[in-house]
Amino acid sequence: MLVDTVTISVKAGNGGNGSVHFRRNAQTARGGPDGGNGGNGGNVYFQGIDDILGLQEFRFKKSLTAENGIKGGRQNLFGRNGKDLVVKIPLGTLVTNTNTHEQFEITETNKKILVAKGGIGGRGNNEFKTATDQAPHYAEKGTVGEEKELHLELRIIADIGFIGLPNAGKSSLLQALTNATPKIGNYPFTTLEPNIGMMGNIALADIPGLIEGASKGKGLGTEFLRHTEKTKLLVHCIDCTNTQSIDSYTTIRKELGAYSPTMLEKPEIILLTKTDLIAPEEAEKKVKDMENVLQKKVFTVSILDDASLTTLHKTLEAFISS
Ligand SMILES: Nc1nc2c(ncn2[C@@H]2O[C@H](COP(=O)(O)OP(=O)(O)OP(=O)(O)O)[C@@H](O)[C@H]2O)c(=O)[nH]1
Ligand SMILES: [Mg+2]
Repeated sequence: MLVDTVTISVKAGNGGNGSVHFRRNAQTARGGPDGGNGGNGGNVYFQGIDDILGLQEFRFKKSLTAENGIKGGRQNLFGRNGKDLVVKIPLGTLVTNTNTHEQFEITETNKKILVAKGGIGGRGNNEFKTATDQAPHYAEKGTVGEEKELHLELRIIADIGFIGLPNAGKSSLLQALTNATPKIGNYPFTTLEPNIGMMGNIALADIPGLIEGASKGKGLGTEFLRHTEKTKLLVHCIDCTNTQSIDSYTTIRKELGAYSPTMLEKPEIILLTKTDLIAPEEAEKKVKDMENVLQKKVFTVSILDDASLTTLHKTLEAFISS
């Protein structure tokens, strides 16, 4: 389970001020008050959206503001109401007011939840006319729109997890199959924190590399495996240029089992990666040898071979929808 969190501030629009104005035209030199009312400020609403990556845009846009109401005009002209702001928030996001600690969860896509109420427009001087004061020289100010700091937390459960030794090409695959842009490097332990990406509506998680002894804290340890505990499928990535592929496979399985025996019961796909780096016949032989020893089907992929990526995409999709 990956946790995506962000703190944002929302500000509803202020109410527009009422206007102080008196009728003046060719016929009326000293007319009565005609200052109009200000418009209401726009409200801020949250609305659910089915996109687990939806919080990411708030990395750059942390403050959200609805439009202010327009101030009243002459000739009793009402100011326009400020436009409401409807913010799309991923389903399953827990929203906490950092000040009051009030909480609610986003559970529906067709309901707008009011999170900050717009200010009320002030009344123009026309509305303050009384029997004793026919020419009020004052109007109401619009009230200030609500402003809140909100903490948003989304717990993402990945459907599929990529595991394997460092440098096996896990992040490259995530990048090739999804919209994610993980860091990729020709050295071990490029990935320090799990990455997540969407392949259609399937969430893929790329986690740091595992090495022998990881369950005892070697390398980056195994703590991040908790992000794959709830996945429906593990994709075990093995670099095809690795001459010890069977050993690597059993090493990783040992570490998975040491982390939690249930990890070994999870369905898995064995995937030989980077097949463009060896001759096709060699890749074929490698697949056969591994299948013989492991008694499991072995898949192949290269990020430079679109057809292999399409096949992998379909295989993963079929698995999740079955
Ligand atoms: N030729 C070729 N190179 C690849 C392929 N996939 C990955 N690579 C390269 O292999 C290196 C490691 O790739 P990463 O995707 O960072 O590997 P990783 O498994 O995420 O590595 P860690 O995060 O360290 O565990 C990079 O230099 C990639 O460019 C492939 O299909 N073909
Ligand atoms: Mg990586």
